[in-house]
Amino acid sequence: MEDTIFDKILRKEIPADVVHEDEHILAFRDINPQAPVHILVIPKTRMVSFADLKTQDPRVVSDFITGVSSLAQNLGLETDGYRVVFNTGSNGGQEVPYLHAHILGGRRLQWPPG
Ligand code: DGP
Repeated sequence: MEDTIFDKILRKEIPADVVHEDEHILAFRDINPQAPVHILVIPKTRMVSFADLKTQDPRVVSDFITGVSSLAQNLGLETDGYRVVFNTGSNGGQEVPYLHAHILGGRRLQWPPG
């Protein structure tokens, strides 16, 4: 797998504004935020994209998704709501080939996306 900017952030080789880390996930602020709250969450189990989740141990999937959900709660986003996005592959607009969830909140988001 390609070594990406997120691999480097996970290894602490480049800085990031980390908001949460545990044994399963790392979460940090997006460098180009699209909402008042814009967090990226990566699993510590390396995967390229959302498409890889179906072949993972269910515990890995559960730890990642539960981590995203718990983080959104801890960020105070449950009251007004938020969005979780997995850009996947080229048509999905994925730029970094390391699975990541975008958590977006803090304003009313538009739908549909562009
Ligand atoms: P995606 O298109 O889903 O692959 O989104 C990648 C996101 O990663 C994009 O919103 C910008 C963000 N990003 C890219 N490079 C960096 C970086 O070096 N640091 C941080 N914090 N975010 C980055």
